[in-house]
Amino acid sequence: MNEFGHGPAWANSLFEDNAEFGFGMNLAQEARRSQLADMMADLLDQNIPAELKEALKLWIDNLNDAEVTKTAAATIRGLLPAAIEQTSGDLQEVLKAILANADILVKKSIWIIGGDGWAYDIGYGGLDHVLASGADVNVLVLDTEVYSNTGGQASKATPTGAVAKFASSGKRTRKKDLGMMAMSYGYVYVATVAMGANRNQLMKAMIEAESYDGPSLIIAYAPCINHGIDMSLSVEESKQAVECGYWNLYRFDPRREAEGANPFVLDSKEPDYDKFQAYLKSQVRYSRLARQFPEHAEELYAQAEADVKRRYNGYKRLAEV
Ligand SMILES: Cc1ncc(C[n+]2csc(CCOP(=O)(O)OP(=O)(O)O)c2C)c(N)n1
Repeated sequence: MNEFGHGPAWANSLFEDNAEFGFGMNLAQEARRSQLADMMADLLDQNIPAELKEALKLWIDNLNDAEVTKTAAATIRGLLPAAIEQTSGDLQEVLKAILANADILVKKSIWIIGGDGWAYDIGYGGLDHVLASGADVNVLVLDTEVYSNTGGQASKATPTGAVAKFASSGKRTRKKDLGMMAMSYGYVYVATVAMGANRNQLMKAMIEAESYDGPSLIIAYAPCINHGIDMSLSVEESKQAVECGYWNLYRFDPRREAEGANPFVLDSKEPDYDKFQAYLKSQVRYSRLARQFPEHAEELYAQAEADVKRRYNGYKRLAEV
C-alpha cells in the first residue's frame, strides 16, 4: 500500500471457482465504470470548466487504458472539488457522484492466480469459459505439476514418468498442453515463463498480458518441495528445466497477428537434450521410479524425453510460420 492507502486488493475464492470469481470482480468493475462513463458523457454538454470537460473526455475515450486513465484520474480528482463548489442542483449531484466513485477511475489490473490442479483439472471448465469470454482478465498458473497443497496428487499437468499420488508407478500419459488449448481461441494472450531461466522474458510476458485488452494466461514453471529437490536451489532448477527442454518459454500475442506478424514467439533456445535424463533423475519424483519400478522406468523416461521433443518441435513450427 502507498501513502494514499492505494495498493493491491485480493480475495480468496473457493478452489473450484477461481476463474469465475475473478471474472465476477471484472464484471463488477466494468458495470460500475460503464455507469461512470454514462454520467461523464452527460456532462460534456453542460456548463462545467473546459479543463474538466477535456479530462472527462480523455477518460471516456481511453476507459481501458491504465496509463491514460491514471493521468486523466489525477486531473479529474484535482478539478472536481472546485467544480462542485461552483455548481448546484442536479449538476452538482452528478459531480459529487463522480467524486464518490473516484476509486474506479484508474483501470484496475485483475489477476486470477492458482495452481495446476485448479487450472488443468478441477477448475478447467470455468477457466476455459472465462478465457473464451474475451473478458479483460489475467490468469497466472503456478504450475507445480501436482496438487501440492494436499500432498502431491497427480494432475493433468504431471508429465510422463513422474511419480505422484494416483500415479505411484509413474504417470503413463503426457502433460496436457494448456497453453496450446488457450491459443486455439486466437484472441487469448498466452505465455509460458520460468523465473530462474529468464526474468526478462517473465517481465515482458507480465507487461504484455496486463496491457492486452482481453484474456491473458501465463503458465509459470514452479519448482516445488513435492518434486524432491533442494528448495534452496529452486531458481537454478527452473533454469536447468529450460536448458534441457523440460520446460519451454514462449509468448503468443494476438496483437502481433493483427499487425500481420506471427503472434507466436519462441523465447527459449534449442534445448540441450543431453542434459534431459540427468535433470529428471536429479528429482526424487522421477528417480523413485527407477528404484521402485526398474522394469519400466527407462521406457517411461524415454517417453518423457520423446514428449518434450515433440512439444518443442511443435512450438518451433509455430514460430516459423
Ligand atoms: C472442489 C475442491 N476439491 C478439492 C479441494 C481440496 N484442495 C485444496 S487445495 C488442493 C490442491 C491444489 O492444487 P493446485 O491447484 O495444483 O495448487 P498447489 O497446491 O499446487 O499450489 C485441493 C485438492 C478443494 N478445496 N475444493
